Parts: sequence; structure tokens; C-alpha cells
Amino acid sequence: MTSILNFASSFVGTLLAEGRGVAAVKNPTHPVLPLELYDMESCPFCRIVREVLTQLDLNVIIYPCPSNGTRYRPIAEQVGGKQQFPLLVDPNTNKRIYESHDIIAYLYQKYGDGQIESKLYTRLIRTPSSIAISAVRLFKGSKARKSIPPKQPLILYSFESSPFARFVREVLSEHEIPYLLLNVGRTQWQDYVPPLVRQHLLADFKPSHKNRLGLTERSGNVTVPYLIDPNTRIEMGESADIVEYLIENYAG
Ligand SMILES: N[C@@H](CCC(=O)N[C@@H](CS)C(=O)NCC(=O)O)C(=O)O
Repeated sequence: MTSILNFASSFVGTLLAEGRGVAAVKNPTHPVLPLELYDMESCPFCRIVREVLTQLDLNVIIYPCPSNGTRYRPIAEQVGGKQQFPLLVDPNTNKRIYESHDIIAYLYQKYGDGQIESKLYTRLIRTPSSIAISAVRLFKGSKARKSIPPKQPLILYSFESSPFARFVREVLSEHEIPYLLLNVGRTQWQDYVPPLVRQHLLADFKPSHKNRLGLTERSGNVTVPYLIDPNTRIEMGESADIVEYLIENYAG
């Protein structure tokens, strides 16, 4: 019963995003170094930034900063001057930016087509639906739990509005586990075909974007979430298995 409700609320969350956080632009501009985001999975302002990171096909190292967390909050304060999230760091340009709308504007300007969405759109459309998603998920991922820090950041293939990837990101957030988020937003109609059907009916299909291609080469398909743990050299798909693995290996 719990898991049905858990899935239902994550799926409702995906519907509330009104299609954002699923698709990626056709011709992305990739920076040399991944961006860095001090983030809380359940923070509505952080989510709207992550939606744009999926849209622009940008890789990002996530440093989770749940509300009572002690691992990355002090670092965020050192880096940016205060504990407010989201905080974006772009090591390619040395920019450190607070305020979700300013971060989104920067991302569109620097890595998008230069067209910036209006602040009204961010505040009246994006933000309320993101608050609704956090509410239906009961703000999961916002409270730190005891955990063992990994030596190296984990790697997660995901796109923001995947209802399954959300479960994994919530656990990573609560346990303050840093991870390189490799976005796999969809661009072609074949990307929307369910993975099992695609594997059989479109066996020759090659995705156009680097992360989708990389994941296909690794696992034979694009199914998210997909976790790689360089510390144990384990890699796996299936959100329930990943959640179990993370708790077994990193819960304190
Ligand atoms: N106007 C800011 C609001 C950011 C904000 O209020 N973030 C909350 C988390 S949702 C925060 O940083 N709270 C301080 C804390 O958690 O210590 C934005 O759009 O980025």
C-alpha cells in the first residue's frame, strides 16, 4: 500500500510539472566542466533549476544540503556567503549565483539560445507547480539522516521529472551523498517509447545525445534511474534496488 501511494504521489508530481523536466533541447551547448549545485531535492526553487538543467542537457554535481545537514551546508556558506538554496557554481566561468530565477536566466543565456524566460513565468507558473510537487511528495529528501560519506561522488543518470528517479534523488539528498547528475532528457520520438518496447522494436535506434548514447552503451538501453558507484564499482538500474543499495551502503 505504501509503495502504491509512494509511486502515485511521485507520478502526480510528474503531472504537476506540466511537461517540464522531461525533454532536452536538440542542440545543447556543453561546458567543459560540470556545473555544481548546492541543492535540496524537495526545495521547490531547486527543482525549477533542475528542470532547466534537464532541458539544456547539462551535467551537474549535486551537493545535497537537507535542512539539518552538516556535510555541504557549511561549504555552501564558504563558497557563496550564506546558506540559501539553490546555489549554482559554474567552474567554467567562476560564477556563483543564488536565486532560482537568476540561475535560470544565467543558464539560458550561457548554455541556451539566449532567450530568458520572464520572472513572472518563473514565479507564477514554474514555482507554484514545483511547490505542489514538494507538497505531494510530503517534502521527502528535506531532512538529513545519519550517513557515511562516500569517498567519491556517485553517478546518476536521471531526468528531473522521472517519477522513478525522484525516489533515488530523495534518498541521496537525505543522506547528503554527492553525485554527478547526468541528465538524459528526451529529444526524439523514439526516446518516448517505453524502454522494453524500444529495445525490441527499435533495436537499431541510436540516441542523439551524449548521455543517452553513453547509457545505451553501458546498459543496453536508456532506463532511468541508473546508478554507478565508483567506490564499489557497482552499477544498477531499478529505483527500488538502488534505494535499497544506498541505504545498505551509506545509511549511518
Ligand atoms: N528566492 C529564492 C528562495 C530560495 C529559498 O528560499 N530556499 C530555501 C529552501 S527551499 C532555503 O534556502 N532555505 C534556507 C535553508 O534551508 O537553510 C530562490 O528563488 O532561489
